[in-house]
Amino acid sequence: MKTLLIVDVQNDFLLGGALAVPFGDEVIEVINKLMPKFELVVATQDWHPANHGSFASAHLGMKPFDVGRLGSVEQVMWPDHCVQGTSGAELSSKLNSNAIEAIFRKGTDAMIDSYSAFYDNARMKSTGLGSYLKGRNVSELFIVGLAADYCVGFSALDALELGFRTMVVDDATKPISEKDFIAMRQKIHNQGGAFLISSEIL
Ligand code: VGL
Ligand code: ZN
Repeated sequence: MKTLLIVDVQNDFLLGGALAVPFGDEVIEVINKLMPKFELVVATQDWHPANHGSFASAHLGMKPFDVGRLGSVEQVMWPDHCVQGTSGAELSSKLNSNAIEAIFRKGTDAMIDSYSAFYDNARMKSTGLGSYLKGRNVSELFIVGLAADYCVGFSALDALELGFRTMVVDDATKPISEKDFIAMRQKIHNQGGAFLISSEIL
């Protein structure tokens, strides 16, 4: 089964949001067009408690985009974003969400961040997405959304490790940092992932 995984198309990652991804809004129209081409559509939502440890505001002396540690792992300190129950955490109202069968929330534990849709950054806890997809007989996974160098990229790497044929749709994702995305692309490519553009699916 051919599945579309829509990562974190939430107001805080869009224009005017707390952690707006440059040109992030451009992915929405592409994703809306792609959805009808898939047998299964699932989404993720970054869903942090107000005191989340990935927020610079939770650490004395840290400012957004500094790099520190959270628990046992390196952590980029983000501006407060996608706080549970706020409008910034909602999926964009421009995203056609009717076809989304399930939404997996991540980043809910204040002590650990979770970029991948499958596991937290220390790989302590699974979101259940991998078992859900295997239960639905998913073989091919097309990943879209935000941000290309973080949640989309790490989701693709985990999907590959879990044995899914994994594709990232280039014009349906945008990075926070172009430079970081170049490195991420290389990793995904090296692990057997593919990049394609939406017109190859439409
Ligand atoms: C994300 C940074 C922090 C993402 C989430 O969705 O890519 N990036 N939280
Ligand atoms: Zn986050």
